[in-house]
Amino acid sequence: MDAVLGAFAALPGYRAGEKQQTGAESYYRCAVVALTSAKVRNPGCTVALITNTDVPAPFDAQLAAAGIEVWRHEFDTFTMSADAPWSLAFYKLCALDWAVREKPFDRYLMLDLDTYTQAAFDDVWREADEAVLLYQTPHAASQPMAAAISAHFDALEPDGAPHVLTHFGGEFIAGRRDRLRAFMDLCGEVYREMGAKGVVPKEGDEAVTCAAAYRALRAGQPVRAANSYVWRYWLGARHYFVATNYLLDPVCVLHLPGAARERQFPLLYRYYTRHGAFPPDATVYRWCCLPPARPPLFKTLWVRMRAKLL
Ligand SMILES: [Mn+2]
Repeated sequence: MDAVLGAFAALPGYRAGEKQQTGAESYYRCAVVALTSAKVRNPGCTVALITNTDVPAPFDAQLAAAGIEVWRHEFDTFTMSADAPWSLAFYKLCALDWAVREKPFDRYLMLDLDTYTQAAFDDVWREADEAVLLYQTPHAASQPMAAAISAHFDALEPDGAPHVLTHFGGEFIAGRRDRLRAFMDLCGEVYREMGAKGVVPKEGDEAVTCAAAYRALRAGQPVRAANSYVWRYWLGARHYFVATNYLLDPVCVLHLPGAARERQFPLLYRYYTRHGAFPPDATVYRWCCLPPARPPLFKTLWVRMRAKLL
C-alpha cells in the first residue's frame, strides 16, 4: 500500500511565506482540492492530511466524504523561529519524518497543497523504488535562491566551499520507505547542524532538502528529478512561466504556486463541492491559463514560407 500525504500546520505568529499566515480558509480549500484530486485518480492509495490542529467545518466533512484520512501530529521537529519566512513550510518535513517512521506504507509521496493531480501515480511508485524523487527547479547556480541555498551549505561544510547544490523544490517528495527514512535522517542531520551554526534559511524547507539531497548523492543514495511527474506553473502576469507538459508527455501533478491560491483553487473547490467531481481537463487547463499545446498557426506558416523561399 502506498500513501499520498499533505501537511498543514497552524501556529500563531508563524509564517506561510513572506507574510504572516492569513486566511486559513484558503489553505483548507487548497487542501480539499489537492487531496481529493489525488484520491480520485489514485483510489487504491491511502491519502491523508497530517495536521497539528482541528480541521474546521465544512472541510473536515468534505475530506472524510472523499475517503481522506486526517492524522494529528504536533509540530515538534524541524521547527524554525516564528519570524523566519516559510517557517510553517518546515512542518512538511516534521510530518513526513513522523509518517515514514510511525505509519508503515511501501511508498510515500508528500505533496504541497497548492497542487492538482490529474493522473494516477503508477509510474511515480515504480520510480520511487529506485530513488528519492524531488522536483528540480530550473535555477542556474547563480539564481538568487539557488545561490543562497549553496551558501547555507558552505556554512555547514566550509571544506570544499564554494559548493553548487542542485535546487530541488519541496512540493513533491517521493520514495520507497527505506529510501525516504534514510533521506529524512539526512534532513534531520542538516537541520540540527543549521541550528548549531545559527543558519536560518530564508528559502524555507528547500534549504534542508537540497543539502540532504547533496549528501545523499555523495553517499550513493540516489536522488532523481521528479519533473516527469510534477511541474511548477507560474501563472502571474509578470512571471508567466509555463510549459505544454500538462498535455504532452503529461505530468501527474500540476503545482500552482503563488496567486492561484486565491484564483484557480477557489474555482476548482467550488466546482468540486457543487458537482462532487472535478471539471473536465480542458476546463482545468483553461482556468489555469495554460498555453495551447500547438504553435501559433500564422507564425508557423510564415516561417515555412520563408524557409521555402530560401
Ligand atoms: Mn506550493
